[in-house]
Amino acid sequence: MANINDKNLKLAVQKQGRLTDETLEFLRKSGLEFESYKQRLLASCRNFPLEIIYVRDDDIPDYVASGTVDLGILGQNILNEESPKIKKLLNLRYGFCSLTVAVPKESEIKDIKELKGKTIATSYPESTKRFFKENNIPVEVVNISGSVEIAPALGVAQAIVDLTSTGSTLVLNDLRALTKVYDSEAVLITNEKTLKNHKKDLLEKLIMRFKGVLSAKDYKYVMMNAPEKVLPKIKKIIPGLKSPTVSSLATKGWFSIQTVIKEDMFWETIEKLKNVGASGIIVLPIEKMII
Ligand code: PRT
Ligand code: ZN
Repeated sequence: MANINDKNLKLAVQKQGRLTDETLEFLRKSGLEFESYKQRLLASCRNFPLEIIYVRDDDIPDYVASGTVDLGILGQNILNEESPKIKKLLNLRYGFCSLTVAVPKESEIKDIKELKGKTIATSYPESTKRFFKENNIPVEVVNISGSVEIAPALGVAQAIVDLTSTGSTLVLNDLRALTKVYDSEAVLITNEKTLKNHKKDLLEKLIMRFKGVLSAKDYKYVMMNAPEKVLPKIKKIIPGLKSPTVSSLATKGWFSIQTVIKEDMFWETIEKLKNVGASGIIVLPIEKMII
């Protein structure tokens, strides 16, 4: 194993699993250069004082809480289950899933209240117990480490609580979602020690890079042309970060406008712009955005 430089930040990521590809993509988009071939357990970034440590996701909370590593990327679901002593820094906007209560398709159960006194199989016993307690529904919770979906068919439980993303695993196992316990996504975590020690400045630099990638995801860069008389209307429609950039075109009385538009308002805004007379609208993805 290569030597770990103690001055560098250490980040634990999932070695092989559902979060791995998107985590590595996110780090690369943040401008970090490093190796990530399968057998690798450790990689030093070439262009940032950061060591990446590849581990099982279940080990990440302990590694971070104990200060073995400074940072970790894992699913919020694991934090909800284990409540380790860590600090959450950022939601990373990938790895989306929900912890879901499901029952057999033909079951007559329509409401979680009807699960009173029933047995529920899950790999998330703490989250499950908490959820049913909060809802004042006494249930029996059995902890199963994998293939939770087959528990009802085996007669082990009348319902399950498991992670879902597309919902196709539920359908495949003749199950039907009843309600959601919580939503989850990948998150960046750290510990109190790193927030205070000599690595604090490095951490801030890294977070600024991460935030740049995350903000860019939420915005699109938009260019359009418009005659002078509609410029005031356009400026009103564009809720851009600051004012848009306006420059005159070769055709007299026409202008080119450049701005950024938030993804969630995108189509609404584009339609309004067209309606007031903007034309030649071009939309580009933004790679990074430092606000
Ligand atoms: O080996 P290691 O311990 O590191 O990995 P793991 O097997 O414990 O975890 P892994 O790779 O399965 O998941 C890692 C993280 O991905 C989870 O902790 C979640 O934060 C996130 N994630 C996102 C998911 C899903 N989506 C997901 N759909 N984790 C698991 N699933 C499973 C779910 O358990 C069920 O079996 O996928 C199935 C349902 O998927 P759909 O799409 O059919 O609904
Ligand atoms: Zn795991």
